[in-house]
Amino acid sequence: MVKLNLMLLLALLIQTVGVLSRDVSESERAARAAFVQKLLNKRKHLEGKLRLVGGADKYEGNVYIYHAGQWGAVCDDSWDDAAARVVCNAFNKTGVATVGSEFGEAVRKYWMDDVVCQGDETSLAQCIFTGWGSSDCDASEAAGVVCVDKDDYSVPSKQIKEKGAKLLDILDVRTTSLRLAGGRSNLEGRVEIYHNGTWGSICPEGWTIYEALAVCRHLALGHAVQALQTDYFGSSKLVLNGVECEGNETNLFFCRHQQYGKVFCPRENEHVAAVVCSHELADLELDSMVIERTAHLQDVMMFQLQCAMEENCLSKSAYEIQKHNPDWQFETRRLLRFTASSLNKGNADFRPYLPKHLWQWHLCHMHYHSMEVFATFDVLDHTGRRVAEGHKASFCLEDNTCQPGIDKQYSCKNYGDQGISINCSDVYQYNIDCQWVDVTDVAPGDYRFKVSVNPHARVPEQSYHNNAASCQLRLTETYAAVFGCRLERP
Ligand SMILES: *[C@@H]1O[C@H](CO)[C@@H](O)[C@H](O)[C@H]1NC(C)=O
Ligand SMILES: *[C@@H]1O[C@H](CO)[C@@H](O)[C@H](O)[C@H]1NC(C)=O
Ligand SMILES: *[C@@H]1O[C@H](CO)[C@@H](O)[C@H](O)[C@H]1NC(C)=O
Ligand SMILES: *[C@@H]1O[C@H](CO)[C@@H](O)[C@H](O)[C@H]1NC(C)=O
Ligand SMILES: [Ca+2]
Repeated sequence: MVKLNLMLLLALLIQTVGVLSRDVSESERAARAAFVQKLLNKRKHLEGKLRLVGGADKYEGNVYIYHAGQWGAVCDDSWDDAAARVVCNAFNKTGVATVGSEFGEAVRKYWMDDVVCQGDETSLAQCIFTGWGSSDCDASEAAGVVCVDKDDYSVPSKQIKEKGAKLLDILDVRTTSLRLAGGRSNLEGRVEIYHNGTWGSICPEGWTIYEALAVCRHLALGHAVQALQTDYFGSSKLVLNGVECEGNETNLFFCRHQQYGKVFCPRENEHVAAVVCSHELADLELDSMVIERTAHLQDVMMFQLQCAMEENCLSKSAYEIQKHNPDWQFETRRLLRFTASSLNKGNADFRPYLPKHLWQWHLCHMHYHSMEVFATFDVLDHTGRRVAEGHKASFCLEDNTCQPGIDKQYSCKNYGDQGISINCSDVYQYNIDCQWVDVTDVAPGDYRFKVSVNPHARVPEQSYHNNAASCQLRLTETYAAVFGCRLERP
């Protein structure tokens, strides 16, 4: 009886629906078509759009992408900073990646998984991924980003670093160990990590002297001479990528890295991260007191600066003036001059990395430059933006002053050997050409002044945390004061 009633009801229902659909008028049909069109347009308009959810503002959070009419999450497998750059670029920003549902569990299904970007794609959908909706991730694996202004990122922003540091997991140093394998001596080899019962290698991408230094210190093998990306020392299964050290760590596992075992690593052949360590290495230390004591302003007419102009020691506006003003020689430039003195306190000589036959002859200054960038001088505003042309100085290296009992060995004269001996200093007096920052275009105010030697670590050293002086700079209409310097990494 009940069954019969149900059947009846169903039949009635089908009939009613049928009647309704038959009764749609021409105008209703048009309205419906317009509605559908509008929906489709909206979908088309939103397709590929990104939204960040769960963060403090709309510039951080888990990533959601709009596809086929729905918002969906992105799984964190293979998710890295290159992908974060693509996402943040959609907001005219840049940033870092977060993983493991940093901003809350994924509230919608995953649209994307195993996203691999170069970093310069104009949309996330241009990156390689497994295909729309193809994912085996659970809600705790949402990929996210923290975006910051592009300008803020051009200098190492402490804030980003801190944010980044908290996002990556730390390998438990009690259950993890480290060794070098495949080397000809115990001072070199591929870097291997023991964890969860197996030995494995490190992705060579982004492997620099700073990471190598942490390895050498960790193993009590001294300092890093070379960071290698090679299969020369053999190779094993990759277990870790994204290792990033400051270079002052005493243990590799204190460095930032991606999650153990989750490795995406574009590599050539069987290349892995490797190191060469040494107990003997140079170590330059910049004398920040000398910078504070000697810094001062000087106004100089441009006819006295022709050599300097040839060597690019003035900011761009000087070259504009030279081009457009027939009386340019009588224009003045305002120079922040200072003495830079670097002591080699290591236990090996500091030698330029270029062989002698590649040194450049500088006609104006009548000597050879053995390092194209030995020092950088920067004036930065409170946001870290460079306000005076970042000056890259190429120097000749020599022993200018040595501690008592040490003989000078290196000299720039007569195509002499260049370098800085142990316990000797290379001193660039403030009155030497190009030993300045052109601050003509910098408004009076408070700034940071940063001087760095061997800024790209092209010559290996025991430590890099004494290679830069970061100082306060007060500029007024009439004078400059440099004070409060502290030593840090370039
Ligand atoms: C992008 O951001 C930079 C500052 O970070 C700004 O100077 C620029 O005007 C912005 N561009 C657009 C199109 O918003
Ligand atoms: C540890 O090793 C076991 C067995 O080899 C494996 O099943 C497990 O997934 C590994 N764990 C991690 C975190 O790699
Ligand atoms: C390493 O250097 C960074 C700055 O580059 C600093 O914040 C940190 O405290 C240093 N760590 C150690 C162990 O000295
Ligand atoms: C360099 O100076 C340090 C400290 O003054 C001293 O201990 C060391 O023996 C000196 N090295 C050389 C090679 O003179
Ligand atoms: Ca140093």
